[in-house]
Amino acid sequence: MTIELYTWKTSNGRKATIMLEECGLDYNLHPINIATDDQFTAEFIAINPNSKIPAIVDRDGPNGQPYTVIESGAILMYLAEKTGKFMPSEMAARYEVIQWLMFQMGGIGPIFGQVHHFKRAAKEEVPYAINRYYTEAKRLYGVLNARLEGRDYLAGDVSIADFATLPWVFRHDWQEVDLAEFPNVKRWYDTLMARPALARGMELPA
Ligand SMILES: N[C@@H](CCC(=O)N[C@@H](CS)C(=O)NCC(=O)O)C(=O)O
Repeated sequence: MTIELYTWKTSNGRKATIMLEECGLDYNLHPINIATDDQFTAEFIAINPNSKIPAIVDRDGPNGQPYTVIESGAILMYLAEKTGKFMPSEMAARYEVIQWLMFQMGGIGPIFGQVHHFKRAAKEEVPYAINRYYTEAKRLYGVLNARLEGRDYLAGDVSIADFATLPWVFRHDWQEVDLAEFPNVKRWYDTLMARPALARGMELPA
């Protein structure tokens, strides 16, 4: 069973490498350098018409046919279902994980992404945008911190919800957020970063 992974070392890309490393799956890594526009080649658009990393092609997909998955959250769910790891099968527990995965996909990812853009990449300083997205990012950190009060992980045992969220919290320095303000997030972050497979996934593509 080999999976072809198309990715780059970004917050969304790291979700896939973390999961593949944590599951111990056999995969080939194809670097797609988004700084040099590799995502816009015809070859990659044939895999992901949205021109974004990560994407996977599972050579041994459902019905034994190759199967392509785009969108990092869907990739995490697909690999969890394929391996039976990091997402429980019992319905209530599974939907707990899915809720926090969607919180990352619909909230943390888009908002933190805008913070990164307006604080680091924008060609002009836009105080309104910086303030709007930074304020919302801090609010989301507060939600995470409250959720992690008395919990080791976001939803039951360690899961794809944690793997989706961690690479965005990893960039707290880019966001100019001090994790000391969010002690439960800091504890969770340190616990996850101490996992050898997760730490390997964070460094890929090398
Ligand atoms: N919703 C998508 C977002 C993926 C995404 O934005 N990927 C970024 C890197 S983190 C990318 O490929 N950017 C290239 C571009 O926008 O041209 C997912 O979760 O997979």
